[in-house]
Amino acid sequence: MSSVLILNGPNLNLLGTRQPAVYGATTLADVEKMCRDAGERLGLTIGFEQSNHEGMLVDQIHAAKSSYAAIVLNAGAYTHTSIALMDAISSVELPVVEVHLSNIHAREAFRHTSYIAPVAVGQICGFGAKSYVLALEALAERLIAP
Ligand code: CA2
Repeated sequence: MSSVLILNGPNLNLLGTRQPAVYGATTLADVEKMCRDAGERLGLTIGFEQSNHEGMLVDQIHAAKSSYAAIVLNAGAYTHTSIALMDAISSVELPVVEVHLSNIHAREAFRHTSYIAPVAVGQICGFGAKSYVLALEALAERLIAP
């Protein structure tokens, strides 16, 4: 069975507790449950992590190389700033799907730039927690060859 790491960046631990107009009422624990349910349905083993620290996220991407076949990454605001995360993804050569709860292209101009997108296999944004499930569905097709 293929394993997929779902990695969440800064402030996503606050999901469901603030700014419900932007991010909805779903908590990160709810997102994890949705991902684990989707993983069971799709035949994927799921790891689920969150960190507020850029270096920790870099370490988790490096460590993923030995235990995971792919990564679903919501890098939060680091999406728009982090060359370190971009380099970490390039260095591990694992397929990464970039996800966002909100449609970053319909928001402030600074959110339209992603340092993750050029090194990701694809980007899914704007579907709330469903963005994560859609990413897992895309990876399942890619990882589980017929
Ligand atoms: O839409 C997304 O998933 C984002 O990655 C969320 C980031 C934002 O900086 C990106 O541009 C888009 C922010 C995550 C902060 O989440 C919060 C949740 C509740 C309350 C406050 C922040």
